[in-house]
Amino acid sequence: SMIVVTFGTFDVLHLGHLRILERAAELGDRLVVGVSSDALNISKKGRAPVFPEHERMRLVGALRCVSEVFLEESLELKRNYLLRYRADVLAMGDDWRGRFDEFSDICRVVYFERTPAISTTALIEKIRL
Ligand code: C2G
Repeated sequence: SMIVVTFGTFDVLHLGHLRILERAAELGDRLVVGVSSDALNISKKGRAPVFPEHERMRLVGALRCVSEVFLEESLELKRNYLLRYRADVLAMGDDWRGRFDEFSDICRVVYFERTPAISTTALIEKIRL
């Protein structure tokens, strides 16, 4: 059976997140999601997510299209994660286009268009106002 893997923070879960997960799940039989850790976000984006990692994992894992979640603790471990979860396909949003082509030797790499006009940053701003 075909295994699809994707990665992301999925903070303040929104329709853009759901849509990419649904499209990724369509590519195979099982969708496995690497949810970026709080520490990874602090080091890469300079701020902690609104929702802590265990809550983000619970929310993503509860979606019908998601079979399994794990904690993504380092961007440098992508190849290890893909091998560990036996990925046939790596699916990512096109904000990452080209950045994961190096994994084409172990799985098919697919980029999906982002859903326009929705983002965690925009939601945080809207709530703040
Ligand atoms: N996404 C989308 N449309 C939006 C917003 C997000 O399709 N309007 C997609 C992104 O392209 C990504 C996924 O939803 O594929 C998760 O987005 P983020 O939580 O912003 O993930 P990010 O912090 O970019 O992931 O290894 C990657 C890291 O985990 C970082």
